[in-house]
Amino acid sequence: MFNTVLRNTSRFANKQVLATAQRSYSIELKSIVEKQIPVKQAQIAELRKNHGEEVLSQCTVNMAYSGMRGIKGLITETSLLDAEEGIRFRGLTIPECQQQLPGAEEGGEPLPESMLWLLITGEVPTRDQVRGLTEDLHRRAESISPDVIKIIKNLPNDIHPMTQFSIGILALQKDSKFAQAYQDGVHKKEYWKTTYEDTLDCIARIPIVASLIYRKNFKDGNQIQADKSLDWAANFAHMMGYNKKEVYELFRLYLSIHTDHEGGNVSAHATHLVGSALSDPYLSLSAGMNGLAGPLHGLANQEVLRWLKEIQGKLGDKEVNKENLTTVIWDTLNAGRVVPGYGHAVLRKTDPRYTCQREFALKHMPNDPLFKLVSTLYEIVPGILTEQGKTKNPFPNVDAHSGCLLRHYGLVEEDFYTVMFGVSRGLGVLSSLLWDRALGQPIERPKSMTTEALVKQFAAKKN
Ligand code: AMX
Repeated sequence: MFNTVLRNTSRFANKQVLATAQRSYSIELKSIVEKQIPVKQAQIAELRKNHGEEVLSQCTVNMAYSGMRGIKGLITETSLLDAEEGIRFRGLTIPECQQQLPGAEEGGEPLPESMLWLLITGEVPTRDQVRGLTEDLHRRAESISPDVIKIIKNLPNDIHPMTQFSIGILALQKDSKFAQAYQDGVHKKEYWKTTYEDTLDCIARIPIVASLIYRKNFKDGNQIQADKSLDWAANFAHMMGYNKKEVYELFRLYLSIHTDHEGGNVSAHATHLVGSALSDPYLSLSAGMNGLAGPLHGLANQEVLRWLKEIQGKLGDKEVNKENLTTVIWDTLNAGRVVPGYGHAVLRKTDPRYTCQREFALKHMPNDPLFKLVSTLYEIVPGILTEQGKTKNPFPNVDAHSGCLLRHYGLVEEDFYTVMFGVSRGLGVLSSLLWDRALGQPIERPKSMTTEALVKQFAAKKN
């Protein structure tokens, strides 16, 4: 229905009316943020006045040597992760988001624009507000610099798509309004305004960057122009060359659920850290994407698909049953490798992002052979990882499922999967960066120690 509305709007509406609507909607989002900033600042001032010296979390020596796991030392407003329950985006679980956030049609998957609105404001948007945001993003995408297109087209195909994506985001950086405003001597209270502009410009343009990388690396190299009658996610699918209704829905779901996972994960933390030096949103996001490109983080979706294909290759004509799969999983573990798509630094239960993708598969592709393999693995991997006794969480994470969905619809190039993750993650980490600027978060600079210093510290205590 949303598409039809959009199509009808773009086909029949008087251009001037549409332009006015675009202006008013985009200003509405910005003015909501503007109103929220003093309220949040006052809330924080009150909290710090009353509890500023209270201990939030301790840091043991083990924690310092274990990737700072469990240390509460970051403020991220957009989402919160519970080890048992999974992610809440501004207080809403994934099923709640699926129910409450406007989709393209009644009962459909949420539109990432709805999620973006929620992440930025903490409010569920109206259908009209989402439509306005979609139009605003289309307008911002139009002014992507031709130089960016040229740079991407000239990148050699043997550079990994994630590296190309990071380069593409850096190429967009020359249009940073924050960087320009800083050079012009903007007052620090105004930082958030140009960060807002960069955030929306960047989110509008990264699907062009990503789809161009896809078309160049894996298809005929021709850029497919945007279809402004489509929402942000469907248009991304369209620019990649996919135009089925089910693919649009998959993209909406995929690009909504990968947006944010509180602040401590590598991509969010890297974006926040780099942004804390007042590097602009493009520089910050590119840094986050370089972290997402690691196999223990976002690249795991690529690794899962490779591993599934490896399993299929090993089994050959043998039946896909629990016994055969058990042998293959132990082979992976005994080779000193991780089972990709399983385990998590915070979660201790099946990732709800896995569950909602499984539900999508059950609804749309229950007989897909790869989905059946993924499902059988879900039945046995947790038991095997528990038996091995190393991982704190033997259950699947988001990456265990996403590849098999994409592959079903013909998106078989697994090297590209993390780029899709990255396009989505941009929404969450840039929304957070916007709030970092709005709240005047300072440069991040935790204290580090040397082992020698620690040894001395404890020797001194003993004496
Ligand atoms: N397969 C095999 N071993 C695993 C494992 C897995 N899936 N998950 C954890 N382990 C091992 C660890 O490598 C570690 O072994 P070590 O003691 O020899 O170093 C031990 O179990 C304890 O690890 P942990 O405390 O449970 O996990 P962690 O917080 O250190 O790491 C994570 C979390 C995600 C990196 C890890 O579970 C992993 O490597 N999983 C596979 C890769 C993956 O799916 N990554 C994607 C995560 C989600 C995302 O960010 N997109």
